[in-house]
Amino acid sequence: MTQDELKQAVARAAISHVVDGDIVGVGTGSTANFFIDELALIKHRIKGAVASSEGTAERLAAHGIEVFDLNEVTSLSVYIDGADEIDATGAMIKGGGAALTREKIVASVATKFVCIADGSKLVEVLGAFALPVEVIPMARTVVAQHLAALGGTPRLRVRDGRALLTDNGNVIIDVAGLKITDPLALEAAINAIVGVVTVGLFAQRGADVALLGTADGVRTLT
Ligand code: ABF
Repeated sequence: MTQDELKQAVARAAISHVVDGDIVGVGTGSTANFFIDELALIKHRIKGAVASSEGTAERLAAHGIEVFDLNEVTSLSVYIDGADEIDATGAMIKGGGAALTREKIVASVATKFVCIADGSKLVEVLGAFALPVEVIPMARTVVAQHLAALGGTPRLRVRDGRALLTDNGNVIIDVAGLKITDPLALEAAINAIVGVVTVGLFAQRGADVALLGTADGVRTLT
């Protein structure tokens, strides 16, 4: 199976977690895009969706799925999204797609977080994927110093020769070289740095269910 076929398989499997009549929290990235395409097939069964990025909102709308502002919604039964890495406890690194802040906000409202990913994302220790941190632009140098003091190698994310800006107008610092043996503690430590908007470690609110695509089928971790 190709990686895209594995992503499609988990996206399809995630539909069983969607609650009829509800608004669904929807993530960002290529696996989430496959999920949106599957969701479109059952759109008559749901009320609509809350999106974690402008890109996701556009894709949902293009499928005729109503997109709600999170401020109009008091609870979500489920949030479904991909990850860059996930460990056996459900802690994740996210933010490779630069949507980490809105992803974390929407996930915080959901009763259940379902992570969908191809099996290669499952790791023993998080950190081989550089940890994304969304930062207020004026604080990028001082925040980078703090991140280096935590043992990582920070690098400003650049696209087309200039600092990439998130949907929120902030920059991303990717921190390489971390071996994250205590995700909860590192999430709290990085959140405490002044100038940090969001760290792409999702440990405090990790995945409740992970659907991982493998050659032998969809593997479920709970
Ligand atoms: C989002 O998309 C992110 O948090 C993560 O960075 C990325 C995973 O992308 P893909 O599904 O394309 O591998 O969920």
